[in-house]
Amino acid sequence: SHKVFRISHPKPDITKLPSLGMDKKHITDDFKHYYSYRLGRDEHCRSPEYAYKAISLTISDRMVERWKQTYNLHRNQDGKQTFYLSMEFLLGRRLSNAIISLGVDSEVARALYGLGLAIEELVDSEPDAGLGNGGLGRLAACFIDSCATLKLPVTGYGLRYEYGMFIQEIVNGEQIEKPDHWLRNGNVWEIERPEYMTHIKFGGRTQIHIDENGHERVSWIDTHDVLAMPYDTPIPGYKNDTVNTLRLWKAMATEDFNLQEFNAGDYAEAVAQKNTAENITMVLYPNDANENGKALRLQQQYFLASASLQDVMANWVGRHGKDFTKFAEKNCFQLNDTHPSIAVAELMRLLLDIYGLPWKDAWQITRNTMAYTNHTLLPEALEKWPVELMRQLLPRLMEIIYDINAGFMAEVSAHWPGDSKRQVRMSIIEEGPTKQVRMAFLAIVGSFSVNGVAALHSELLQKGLFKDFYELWPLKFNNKTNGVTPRRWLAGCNPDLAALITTTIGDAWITDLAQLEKLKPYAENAAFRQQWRQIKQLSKQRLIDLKKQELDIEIDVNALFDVQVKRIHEYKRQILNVLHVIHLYDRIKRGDTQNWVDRCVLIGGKAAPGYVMAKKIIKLINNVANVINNDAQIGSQLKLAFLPNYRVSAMEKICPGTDLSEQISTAGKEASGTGNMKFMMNGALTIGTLDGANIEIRNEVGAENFFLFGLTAAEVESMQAHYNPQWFIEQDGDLQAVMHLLECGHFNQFEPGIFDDIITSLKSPQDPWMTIADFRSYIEAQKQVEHAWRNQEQWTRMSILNTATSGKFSSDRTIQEYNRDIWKMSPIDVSE
Ligand code: HBZ
Repeated sequence: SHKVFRISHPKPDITKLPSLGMDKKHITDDFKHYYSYRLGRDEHCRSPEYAYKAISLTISDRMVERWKQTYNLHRNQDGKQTFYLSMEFLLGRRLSNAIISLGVDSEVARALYGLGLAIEELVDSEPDAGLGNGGLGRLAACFIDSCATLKLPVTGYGLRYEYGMFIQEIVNGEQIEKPDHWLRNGNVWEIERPEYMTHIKFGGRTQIHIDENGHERVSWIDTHDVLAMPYDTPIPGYKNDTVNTLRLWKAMATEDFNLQEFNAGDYAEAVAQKNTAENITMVLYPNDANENGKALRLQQQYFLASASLQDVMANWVGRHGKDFTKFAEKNCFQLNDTHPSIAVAELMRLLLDIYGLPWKDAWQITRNTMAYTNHTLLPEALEKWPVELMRQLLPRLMEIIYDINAGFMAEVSAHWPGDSKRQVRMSIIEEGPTKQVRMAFLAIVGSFSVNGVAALHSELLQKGLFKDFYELWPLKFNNKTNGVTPRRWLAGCNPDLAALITTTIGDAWITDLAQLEKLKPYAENAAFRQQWRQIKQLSKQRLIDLKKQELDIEIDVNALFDVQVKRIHEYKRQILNVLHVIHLYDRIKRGDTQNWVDRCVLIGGKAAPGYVMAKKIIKLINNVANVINNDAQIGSQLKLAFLPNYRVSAMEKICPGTDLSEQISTAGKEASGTGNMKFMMNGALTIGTLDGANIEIRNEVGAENFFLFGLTAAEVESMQAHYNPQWFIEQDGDLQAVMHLLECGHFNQFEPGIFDDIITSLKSPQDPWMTIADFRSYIEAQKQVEHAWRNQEQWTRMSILNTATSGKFSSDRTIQEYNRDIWKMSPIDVSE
């Protein structure tokens, strides 16, 4: 099905060009060329958007030669390749990342300055590529950045959603969702590749036939096919000539879509129905924790898995014919959560039905090729698909899953003879009124590696959710603590701090973050601390200026900037943060303000549109903010603001200006967290529970530089059965005062009862997030924060030490571990 265009005789005159100049003059010339010819603009055009496009095309051109070289090198080598399958790649903006990776920052700045353009303004006119919900999607983006920087042959496969994560507006304190048509003005960073288009089947039925060798084969017929069109985006490594590929699939109607209707004369109807096919990649599902079980979501998942596997197989068959003996040795698929895990069954289908392998061989190949990363401990987030739905949409895959399960059940009963309870527990098919496919179990059974994303999370998976599987296959399980890319999350977002670090210890930290250790002694250097503080102050001022128009409140740059930005979820406990803010408000009202520390609390994040409680939490934050910010008696002592439309580009401005990072989830519920790492790198101190990667952050920076509070995961677990929030309230006068303010409607304004659900859940012995249980210890930890803040020299020491010990949380370290333990590839050098 691949229509690869081949030049029969090398024609160097067509493909060989002198390489493009990286200096000011060449960049300026190309900019002008694009601006006036390709974009057709002149000096009368006032919109920065076209200047953004002209400079982006100029930069993009300078990646293309290296990109083609890397692409061909990866596909034609005999070493191993890895494919990162993810429903989400939350890339954010690309321009400044590309400039940094190519190392042309100063030449571009000089060129634009010469043209009378401000680079910041151009950078800010790029829309975020918001093709993800939160941590999981951004992790995929950090990972592919690290893979390119480490010269690893890794290709990202995902979906090219027409609409990304919704845009959040706040009206009357409530979240309103607006569609994010991010492609409306075109996307200069992608290249369409119709030559690699594939067919994806849906529906129909299966039929057994006898092949040319007399073997039984299954064919999947009478299907409704959809085309998968690939769009490639370059992923440049940091100053290393490597440019990896992110391939995103767009769904399109087949050429012969609904030909019958067309021939029957209903041309317009037939064309209109193209939508059904093209809807598959229309929109990103905005749920970050709960599964919604919609058929369209399953179609998206299969569409990604099938298109990507077919793409890899076509390349393999092109080079090796139908000999798959070395396939598993040379290819690995890393599954980003269970979302693409139908790939296990799809690889089986391709090997069995298309390439005619016997079951045993196909299964061995599959099990040695797939690796699965889990991102959650919340049972409600584990994906299950009704057997009936799968039978209708993907009949052949459902058959294969049943066959996989039969073989697996035989393994289980061989290992635990007569233990039928264990078989029921471990079956890929959940029995019951509606039979369901447990996608996590399919992923575990079909993979050679299963990993969690922080030490605690991996341990809890083995002891809890996946206990039976761990007993069966202990060696399959491993941990890979998350990380974030220092190119975007320090060098890019905090150029002033990056410059100070580079002046002090050299620039090797950008690709070897452990080098930040060298900053440790400078924590004792008063002049260095002064510079460090000055930079933090500047970043805070920038953040204020940025938010001023939008928020319309007065913020004092000397206040403690206390920030919690992440998806809104009960387990992340934004409510606990609000309870503390109400407590501070209550203290000011009572006149209990000795040694007061001025504080500005910023909270931001999107709620899943169907998550009623999360939306209530947003409303509560806004209402409390309204009361506090408009009270003259409070003044600059306390401010609370909700930051609307939190996204990657917002975090790039927020984290350099943050003093205190709030990581306050109920212990045992946040798999890892990655925002915690971005804040730490940028010199924020953390107040947090012993959850996810917080534990490892505290280990690195030292307990004395971290504000710990709350129950441990084990304590949460054991208290759950006899949890009595009323008891905690009775013990605690401060908590009573806070609950009273909530219950008497002090923050309701003119909407009685709107926060009743929040109050009820806080006071319920069934509250799984146990917010009330952690109130007192959170308040005490916040007092420790204030104590530390009063000594600015000491605070600065702690801030420096946080950055200095953040080396572990580079995604380069994470990817080196994935490669060492799971992928086992050799780096590939790309040079002339
Ligand atoms: O993945 C997050 C975890 O909550 C966080 O602790 C971790 O650091 C991060 C990276 O490993 N999980 C998500 O972000 N999950 C989703 O966004 C999600 C998206 C679609 C779903 C389910 C979850 O259907």
